[in-house]
Formats: sequence, structure tokens, C-alpha cells
Amino acid sequence: MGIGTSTRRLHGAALALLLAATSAVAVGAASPAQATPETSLRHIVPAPVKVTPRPGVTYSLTAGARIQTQPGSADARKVGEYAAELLRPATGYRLPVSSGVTPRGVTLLLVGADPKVGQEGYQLDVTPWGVVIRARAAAGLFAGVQTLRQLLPAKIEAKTRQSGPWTVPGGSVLDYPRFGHRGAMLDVARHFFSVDEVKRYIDQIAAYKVNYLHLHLADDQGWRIEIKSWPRLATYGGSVEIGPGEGALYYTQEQYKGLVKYAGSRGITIIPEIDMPGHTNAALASYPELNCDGVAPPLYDGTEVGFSSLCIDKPITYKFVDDVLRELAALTPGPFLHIGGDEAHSTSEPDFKTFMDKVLPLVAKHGKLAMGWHEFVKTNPATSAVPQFWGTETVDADVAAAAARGNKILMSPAVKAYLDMKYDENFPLGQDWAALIEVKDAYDWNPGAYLKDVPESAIRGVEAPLWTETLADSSDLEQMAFPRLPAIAELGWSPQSTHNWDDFSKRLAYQAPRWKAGGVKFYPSTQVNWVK
Ligand code: NGO
Repeated sequence: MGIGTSTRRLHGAALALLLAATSAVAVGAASPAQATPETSLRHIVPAPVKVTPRPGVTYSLTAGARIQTQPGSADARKVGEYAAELLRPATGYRLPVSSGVTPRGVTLLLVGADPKVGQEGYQLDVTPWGVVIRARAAAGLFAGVQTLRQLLPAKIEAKTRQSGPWTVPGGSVLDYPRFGHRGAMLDVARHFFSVDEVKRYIDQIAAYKVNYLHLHLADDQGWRIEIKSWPRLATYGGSVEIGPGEGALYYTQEQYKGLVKYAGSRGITIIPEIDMPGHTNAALASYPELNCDGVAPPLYDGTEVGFSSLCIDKPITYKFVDDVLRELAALTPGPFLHIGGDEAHSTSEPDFKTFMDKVLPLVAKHGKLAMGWHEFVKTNPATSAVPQFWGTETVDADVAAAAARGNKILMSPAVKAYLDMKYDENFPLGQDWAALIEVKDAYDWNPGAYLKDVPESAIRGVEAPLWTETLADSSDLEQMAFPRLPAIAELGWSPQSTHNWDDFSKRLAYQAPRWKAGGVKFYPSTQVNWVK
């Protein structure tokens, strides 16, 4: 479709909206169901499993609308409060939340959903009287609310009051995810991001049904989480970042708990990562006894990788790791601790194996499952361990062998899913060591059939990592994540049968006015005919 056609269609829709609004004023009592919606069930990102539009039917959210939630369910109630928080600023409506089941206004129910929707899916029905979302668990209601959000006019994303009408197109959606793990990663080690900046990113990724946020909490350039038994990790190891930044660049445990809770209220589980045995200069600089020669190296604010290693032969190394994992596990309601394991270029292969053989049981001892960059599969971890593939090739014998043993692989191929790669050679932010990744490249691959001899049944899901060597604030993060994060999120959520670049790029185009209304920076790739 050319730009002209899409613009014409948009003008048509805007005109119809205007006429509907005018006639509503003229007759005074026109039913809100007569307003023409400017959104479509066919524009949702990620694409739902099944949509059935009901032409001619609409629902308009009005000043008196209520949000009703499943009687007796505190979880449903929380999703209802979240929905109200999302919809109040732009509408200016009160939207009181109460328990109830009448299909008027917005109703969130935990009964009556098709069993197919599982724990994370939902059914959404828009009738002239309201929107009913049905699910079998709160996560499904949450996903349904994200869909409803995209069915309201784009200005719903504005933080200040806008004029309506708030019209939703009629029809129904049946929806559930392809993979149980749809992740994003944020590297808060190379550049530190404040609690508010991380919350902002959480809100942005939640809109695309991402359910895990992996935080890369320690690297050569900084240690970002308070560890009470080893306090200098944060106070000294967390005092610098790449570039001129200096200060208390870490989260206290209280702050971190707040982040975990906030993420949980957005349907997101945090996976904390402490990278080891390499990428550990910040720890080695903080405690001389962790170094084989007993001498602490200086803090580091450059961008080289692969030069640091914990001391494999010293018992104190494992006391240190045990303490860190214990404190981290206590802060982590989710099942995983990520122990890194990438680019251990300063650790010999036998030492790497010795290290992992000692550390993997510590993860289990603290009641958690291990996740690691895919290099750690060489050490033959338990099948419950999750290798995160970040390679640049489509063949990896070690990962294929792990998949054959039963490990479930998380897919983050650097040439497709790395959000820190530049879009093209002229893009001012990001790196290019793996690839230049335009939005079509980020979208056009199949996680279930990407790696040789790793079938879809061995795939846990996808994650889009955002490394921050060149990224210093929220605006930088957003320009790298949007529009590619929604592309990766769609690969994680939508059935492969919906996979089609032309269709995706048209749906993606409708996200632009939402980002603009919500103040989200994005890269306006020329591959997409963005809706104005
Ligand atoms: C690599 C490296 C990171 C870099 C990143 C930059 C992995 C798993 N280790 O990915 O330290 O920050 O590339 O793209």
C-alpha cells in the first residue's frame, strides 16, 4: 500500500469520526454505539490468535463508565486498578473499580474463558454496552487490557486530559501466547538507569505483552545492586559507569524490591543477572581478596570485554558467589537467577567448567533455576537450566546438544534480537559488531526454526537484550527499542501462522501515534508507512 492510500484512509476515518461526533451533538441523545472507531481489531501488535470484527458495532467509554472485576479475586481487582490508572489521565473519567459481573463498561472476569487461552491468554468481547475480558488467571486479564488499550484512540496514551469520543470497535478476540517467555533485557551496568527510568521501560514493554525483564546488574564497569554481606560491591564497584558518570550508581535492596513489585504489577517477572566468572572487574576492584594475586585492579569505565575473571582456585570466590546468590534469591520471587558465563576469555576452559560445577549447585541451593549465556552449556548444566543463545550463526553444536538433552533455549540471536545494534551505518547510537538491524531484520526470523537441530519444542521463548555501552538515558533506550522491541515481542507472542512482514509493518504503523501521544521516542524507519 502506498503512503497516499493510507493517508486517504486515515482522512476518511477522521472525517467519519467528526461527522459522528457532530451528529451526536446535533441530536443530543445519539447512542455512543454510532460513533465510528478510528482503531481496528486488525491493527493489534502483537497479532492475536483470532479476531472477529463485528462491523457496525462499537462501544464508547463514557464519563459514567465503571470497571468491574471478578468478585472475590484480589488479583483481578489489581488488574482493574491498573486498567483504571491507564485510562484515567487521557479520558479524565473517574472510572471507579468495583467487583461485579454485568457486561457494561469494562468487565474483567476470571470465569467463562475458553480453556485454550491457558494461564496468559484471554478473550475480549466488545458489544454496544461494554468490553468484557475473560481469562483464567490475572496474567490473561492483564494481556487483555493491553489489547483494549490499542483498541482505544491513540490519544488514550496521553498523560493529560483529551477530548473523546473513546470509541472501541465491536467484535471479539481470542488470544494466547506462542511461547511462555517473552523477554527484554536492560544492561544497567554499562550505564546506570534510575528506578524511574527502569519503571518507564517496564511500562513500555508491558504494552507488548512482554512478561520477563532481565536486568544485567553487574559487569566490568559497575556493580548495581546492594549486597549487604559485601557492601563495597555497590558503594565502590557501583560508583562509576562508562563515560563521566559518578556517584551512588546502584539500587539499594529496598529500591530493587520496589522495582520487582512494580514489574509484578505490570505482569513482568524480573530475572537478575550477575555475570561471572568474566565481566567481573567491578567486583575484583572492590575486594582485593577476590583476585588471585590479592591486588585489586582499578575501576574501569571503558568498553573492552573479556579481560577479567574471578579467581577459580580460591575458596573465598565461592563464599562470595554463595553470599551474592543468597541475597539475590531472597529479593527474587521469580524462578531464575542469571549467572552470565559469556566471554570468559580470561578463564581457561577447565577452570570455566570447575567454576560452573561449583556455582550451579549454589543456584539450586538457594531455590532457583539457573539461566546463563549459551556458553555455559559446555559444562553440561541440569536440563532445568536455561541457555540464552546470543550467537551470530544459525548453527551451534553445543546448544543443539543441550536441546537434545532437554534444556529449553531462550533465543536472543545477536544479529536479530540485539536492540543495541544500529539500524543502519548512519544511526548515531548503538554498535555494529554483530549486524546492522533494521526493523524488518528484527522481525523476519522464526525462533522455532532458527537454529539447526533445535526444534520449536526446545525453545523456551525470545528475549530482546538492550546493552548500554552507547546509551545513557531513556530517550536513547527508546530509540533503540522502538520499533524493534514490538517486533521481537510479536515473535514471542503471535502464532507463526500470522507471520507476514507486510501485515506486521501496517499494524506497526499504527503504533506511531500511540508513541507520540505517550511521549515515547522511536526510530521512524523508512521501511514502515507510519500513520501520522
Ligand atoms: C555481547 C557481550 C556484552 C556486550 C554486548 C554488546 C554478550 C552476551 N556479551 O553479548 O558484554 O555488551 O555483546 O552488543
